[in-house]
Amino acid sequence: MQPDDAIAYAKERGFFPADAELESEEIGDGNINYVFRVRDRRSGRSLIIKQGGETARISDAFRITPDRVRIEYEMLKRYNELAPGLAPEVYAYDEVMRAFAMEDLSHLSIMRRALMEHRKLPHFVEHITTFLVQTLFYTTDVAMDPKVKKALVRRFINPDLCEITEDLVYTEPFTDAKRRNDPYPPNREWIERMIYGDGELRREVAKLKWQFMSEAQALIHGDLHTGSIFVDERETKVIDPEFAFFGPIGYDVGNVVANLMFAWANAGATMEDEAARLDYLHWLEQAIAGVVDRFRAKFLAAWHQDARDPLARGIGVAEDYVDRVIVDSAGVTGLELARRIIGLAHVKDITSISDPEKRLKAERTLLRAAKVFILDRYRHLDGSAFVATLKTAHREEEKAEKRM
Ligand code: SR1
Ligand code: MG
Repeated sequence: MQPDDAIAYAKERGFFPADAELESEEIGDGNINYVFRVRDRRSGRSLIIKQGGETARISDAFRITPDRVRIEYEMLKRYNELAPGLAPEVYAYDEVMRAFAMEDLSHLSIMRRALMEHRKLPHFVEHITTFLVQTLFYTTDVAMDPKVKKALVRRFINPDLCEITEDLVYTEPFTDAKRRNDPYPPNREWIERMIYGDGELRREVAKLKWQFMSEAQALIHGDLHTGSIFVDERETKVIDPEFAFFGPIGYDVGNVVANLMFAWANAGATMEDEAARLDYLHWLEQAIAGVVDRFRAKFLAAWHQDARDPLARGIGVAEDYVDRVIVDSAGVTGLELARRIIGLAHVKDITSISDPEKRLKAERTLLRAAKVFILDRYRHLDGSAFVATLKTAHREEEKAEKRM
């Protein structure tokens, strides 16, 4: 659709009264889809129409089934049931047009932008950890009837979108296998030496990749970065679950954590006023630790209240399970940090750092941290360990810089 088609479509589907004066604009800024806001000038009412094409917006080389639109629509409906208030309302799905209509959230901001404006979000940690536990714990075998779960696994098989993640997150940043990587040119040689040249790193990434491909642990969002979250100082709404499938829980938790780290690197590189910078970095560090620690606490509480498998009640079983999830999250934190710097799909937090020296330093700090998150993931068991790795990487990069 083009904006005018979205108007015609909204009229034909009866989303607005006959006398509505509709206007439409394309507002998508992701890598894959085109998204239209349709608004009635008379009443001020608006909604969003999202349609899935056969290729990705970022490149026609990605051929992806439009069935992802059904997956996204069904996921958002589930989110409204499992985590009410933390996702947009959805109105209608159209199988023929591969499109759906949903609530317009334009009173909120995309979280990546809010963080780049250095806004504090006082409820984010509580909201996102509730979202994570409600959508993830309650779709595990611990909490669901295993046969109902298996039927859902079938419904959410998502091979095209999984392939994108397998390539862009797991394989290419560490091998440049398809020559699609796009590192910042002044960092290319450093990346070749420190990342492509590290065999031990590749071995650990391989283990994480097989886990992503084979562990149907819970119904994950699959792309939970800060461009998939709308926020303001009161609300949090998760969007864009088109990558959803049954995969490892740590994939979602690690994505949230890594994307807070991009905001941390951006603030460190761009905030001139020292007091304001330190204050904001401290807020982000608390948010990073808070996501890990509040996730653990809420996951255990949900387990102790609602686990239905008889084996789940054994001493230490819940704690072992959640430890494993946090370790997986550390691994994914490292993967997401690396792939957004080295790979094809970048994040604005980093690419918008205009001072080349500062960008170089931010990238190398995060890549040093990424290696530790992947290689030493087993010792990341609480929020303070995640923050310590980030800060140690920062100090190491400062030392390395001084030696040059
Ligand atoms: C071809 S898609 C590139 C990236 O954009 C999406 O949001 C996912 O993060 C994907 O890896
Ligand atoms: Mg997306």
